[in-house]
Amino acid sequence: MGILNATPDSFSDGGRYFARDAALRHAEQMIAAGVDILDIGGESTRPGAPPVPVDEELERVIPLVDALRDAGVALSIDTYKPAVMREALEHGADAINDVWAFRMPGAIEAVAGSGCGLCAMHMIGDPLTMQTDPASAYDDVVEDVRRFLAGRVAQFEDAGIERARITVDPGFGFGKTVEQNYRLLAHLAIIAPAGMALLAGVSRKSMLGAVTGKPAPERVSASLAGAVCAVERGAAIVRVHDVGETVDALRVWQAVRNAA
Ligand code: 7PJ
Repeated sequence: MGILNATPDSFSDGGRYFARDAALRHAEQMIAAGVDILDIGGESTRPGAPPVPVDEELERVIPLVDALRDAGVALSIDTYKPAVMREALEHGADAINDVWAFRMPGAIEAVAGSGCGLCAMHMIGDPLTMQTDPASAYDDVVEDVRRFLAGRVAQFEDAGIERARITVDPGFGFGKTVEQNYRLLAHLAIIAPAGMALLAGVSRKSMLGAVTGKPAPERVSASLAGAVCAVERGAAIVRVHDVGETVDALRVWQAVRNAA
């Protein structure tokens, strides 16, 4: 899964068209590099990021869904807003990736009847507050995250959503200390409820900086190591910035597995 940023944050005054054009070119690069899923996000969910109004998020995301719908890859929408979920699904999006795990009022209803894929991520608090005191937030981080995700899956099943549609994600970096993030990665295989696909997103995150001492743009090699560790422990999907590099790393991992 390649991360497609539809936020104009990094374009000082180029405006919406420039941001959209840049996003489309980035999408084309990731497709050429072998991406399977594009994860389109119109609101940054990074720690401390401010919320974006629904209308603005729709303006950023929907034109990309329209432009990429027939590009031959699955489209996932990174949003927690039910109105954005509904509109994106009507425009042909395949999946919704929700860092709030469909806890916003109306979120489950927005996806239940559509047949779309769901990714439910674990997070404590919200992006503005989640890193306030992660150290004391858990009894046992692996067990707490596992139980949270199992609870979400039970709610989805009550709403008639089949297991085959659901992916769960421990939410690396969302309200966790470095040690807790590595414990989750080490024990990834036991986090998913039976038969559920796992998604892991460690790409360029600060947990990698904590062991390499490097800033985000220099965390590509660290991200590849993280992706291989995640897939080795059962992740079906890795959410990454560096698609071509990750595809190469996973091809080597797969060749080793095939030879075993
Ligand atoms: C994740 C995400 C993640 C899922 C972000 C970043 C922060 N969605 N959205 N899992 N992270 N499912 O990419 O650094 O880990 S935004």
